[in-house]
Amino acid sequence: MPDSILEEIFVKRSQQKKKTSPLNFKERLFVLTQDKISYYDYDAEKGKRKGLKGYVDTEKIKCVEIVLPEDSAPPDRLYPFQIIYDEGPLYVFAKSDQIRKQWINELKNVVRFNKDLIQKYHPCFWEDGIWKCCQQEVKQAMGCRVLETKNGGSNKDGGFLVRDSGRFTGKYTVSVFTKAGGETAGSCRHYNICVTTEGQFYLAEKHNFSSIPELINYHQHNAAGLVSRLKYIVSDRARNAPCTAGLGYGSWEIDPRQLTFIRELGNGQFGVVKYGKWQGRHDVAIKMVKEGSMSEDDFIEEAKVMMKLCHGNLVQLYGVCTKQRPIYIVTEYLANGCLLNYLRDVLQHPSSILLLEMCKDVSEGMAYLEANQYIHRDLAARNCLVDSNGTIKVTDFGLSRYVLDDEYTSSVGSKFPVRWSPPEVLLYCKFSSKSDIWAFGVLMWEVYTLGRMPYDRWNNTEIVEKITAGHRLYRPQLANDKVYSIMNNCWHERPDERPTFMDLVMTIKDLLFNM
Ligand code: 4IP
Ligand code: ZN
Repeated sequence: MPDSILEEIFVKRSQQKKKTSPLNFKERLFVLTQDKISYYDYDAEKGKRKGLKGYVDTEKIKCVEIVLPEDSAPPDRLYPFQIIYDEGPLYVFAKSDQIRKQWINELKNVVRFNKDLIQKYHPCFWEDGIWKCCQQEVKQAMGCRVLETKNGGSNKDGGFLVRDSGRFTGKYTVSVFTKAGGETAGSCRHYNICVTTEGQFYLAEKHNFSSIPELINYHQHNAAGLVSRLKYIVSDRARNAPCTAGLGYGSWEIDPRQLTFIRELGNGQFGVVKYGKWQGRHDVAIKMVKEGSMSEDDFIEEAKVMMKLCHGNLVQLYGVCTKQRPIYIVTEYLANGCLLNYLRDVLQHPSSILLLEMCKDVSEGMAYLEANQYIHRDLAARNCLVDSNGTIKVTDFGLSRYVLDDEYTSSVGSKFPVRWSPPEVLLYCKFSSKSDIWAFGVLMWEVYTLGRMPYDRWNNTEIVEKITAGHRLYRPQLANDKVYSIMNNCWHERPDERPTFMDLVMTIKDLLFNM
């Protein structure tokens, strides 16, 4: 007998396959396997499964959703859900919301590759020849409510991606999928991103922008010469990175069945992080997001943006698994772990060149974020990782916005990164690339002290007082005056007096060149 995924006793409404079939509710033992959801007669006294009453092939399932309970529903019919398949809806009633959730999640998981998934369903019952939600009188009538989890389409009109046209040319191409012109299968149009002599970007017509994200944003709302406006983001990733676009998936979705878990790496703000393989080949780190620790829907939206951030000094987000709980965040895996531990435990008598190169790595990753107008908000050595060659990559950019933990998100909370925050963040929570610059200065200090805790003699309240009064971190022994002056420049009280990451990259490279 095939392995059962779930078993549960539910009340089931008769499907009334014939006009004359009675409307009744019976307790049945439901068994879910990969192929079938079967229901059996059940001997309550002996607790034993009896004869098979019916089943639905999971491959025929089109949708699984909750149903709103009937008016004045009896206590055993408060948590209904529907399994819609080619013969109509099968209504089942769970004993609790929790069990219902568990079944819906598991069923969605089993059916997510099905060919005939539908985008619309009826949130209420079909009863006495009418849909209670929309009053339609045809049982086959299309659903009146759109599912909340839609898939981003690589073969929908307006699906687009931004590509690196050639690795070293710095040129970009926008490819748009279109069904215009009566082509049933659709086709792809490619547009090069052009640059004016003033360094402005434009696509088909001269609507100029100072950055590519701004350009894309504009064309998400305006076709302006393109075959279609840019409607859905499709997969876009570094060439050697795993490609995750799969059938029935948004390009940011990874199929959890293609993940193997190998060992635990540690515990983060969102819970356990594991090392594993994707498709048996690619090393990945998998964050298993503890329920209640993250505002998941907002993060899932944001993940689509984060996936497009690709740089050799940023930890690449490969994708997410959101069709189950806990959700997973799948990223590049770096063998040497977190920079803070690396500084503290691994490095023995590092040369000054090595330390400065680490800072250069971080500044380059951050300059890329800055150019894309993306604020990290929690830059620190603990949020950088080290790969097997010793290259440093910045991770967890922007993630702090999705943490559900007041101790972390409130500037007076015990987990707030006070030691990495400039006055304007401590006083008014004003985050910007310039607050990232301040944090970068502190990170440099961490590097040159081999992982000391900044202001280790002060508590958070004292730090706020001292920083707003103009106190700064001392010069670490390993840092010469030039290096210390780079840090100090990051700690100007006025944000606009601090350098940009672009400035920092150049200053650090200059210094390295002259060493
Ligand atoms: C039956 O009523 C049972 O409710 C069946 O459920 C149901 O079959 C029949 O609907 C309905 O007529 P009686 O027991 O009073 O005959 P079960 O098979 O769980 O016993 P479904 O299709 O819901 O499994 P129809 O429409 O199949 O006849
Ligand atoms: Zn309806």
